[in-house]
Amino acid sequence: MRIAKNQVISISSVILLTMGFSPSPGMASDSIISDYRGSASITQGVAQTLESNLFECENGRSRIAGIGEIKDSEGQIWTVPAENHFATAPKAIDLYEECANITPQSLAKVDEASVPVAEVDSDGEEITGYIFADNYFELYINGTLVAVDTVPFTPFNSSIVKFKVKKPYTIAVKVIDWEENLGLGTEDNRGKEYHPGDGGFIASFSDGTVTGSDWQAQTFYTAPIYDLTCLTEVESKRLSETCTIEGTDHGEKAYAAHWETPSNWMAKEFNSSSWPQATLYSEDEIGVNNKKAYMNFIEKFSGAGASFIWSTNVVLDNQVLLRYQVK
Ligand SMILES: [Ca+2]
Ligand SMILES: [Ca+2]
Ligand SMILES: [Ca+2]
Repeated sequence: MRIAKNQVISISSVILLTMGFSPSPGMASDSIISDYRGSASITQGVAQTLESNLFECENGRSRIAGIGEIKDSEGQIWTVPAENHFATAPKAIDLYEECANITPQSLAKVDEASVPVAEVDSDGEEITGYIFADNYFELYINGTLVAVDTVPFTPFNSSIVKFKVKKPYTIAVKVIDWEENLGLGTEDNRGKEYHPGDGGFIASFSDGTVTGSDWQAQTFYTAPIYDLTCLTEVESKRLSETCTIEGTDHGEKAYAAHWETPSNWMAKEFNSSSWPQATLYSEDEIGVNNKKAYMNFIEKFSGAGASFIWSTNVVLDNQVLLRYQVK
């Protein structure tokens, strides 16, 4: 089985080379799935589109946010960029969302009192959260899905949420760096057809909780990978630090690494002790200086002491799960 696949991929590499295509930067033509020894499941190439677009922008432009699925070499099917509840879950209230013409200059122009309160504990403390995600988040409090982002891909938006909960409580967030080229981890950007976009997540809460290095972040989908030997693992860290993050016009044969998400990863009692700590990123690294959805409310982001977080690779890791316990 494995040998047969190995041969198929080797033959296709040979055909590519003999037809005069040159491999992408960092793409090793002998990088084959059967030689990979890590814990991920590997897919190669573009996914089949299941949903062509989850979101239409009424005012202005947005990137197409599709959903796809792709089979790995063992026959297992993976949803890309990730399974999500965008279509069915309660949406967060927009702080800033251009497509809906919600563009306040500052928090003073936001009617915070009208934000609905999700009841996790009826006798709990009422807490307000301010969230900016590149590109999409789903927020769980003690395992209850409180709200999801209103814009899956672009334009960049920001959100306000309220919930009632008793301490200690657990925040769990699924964040997705969305992709145009489903299964390949890339988008048409910066003059390249297959440019790997980046992620980033920042939030503060009215009880003083902020995103930082004491949060945990584990990656579950990494792409594009052009040479599987660049993927490594140290303890429970899934590393792609030596993989190229350069864009290319020939990224259609990229590999992707997938790990199964535990079904109860968002539960309060889920044991995430093996997950790595979150990696911090600066505002410059995430590139928010020109994004009003962030800058107009910066007092609730970096101004509140929050930091951008993600897994160890903010470019290649596209589905990341975050957890934090508020004491
Ligand atoms: Ca968003
Ligand atoms: Ca990415
Ligand atoms: Ca992105």
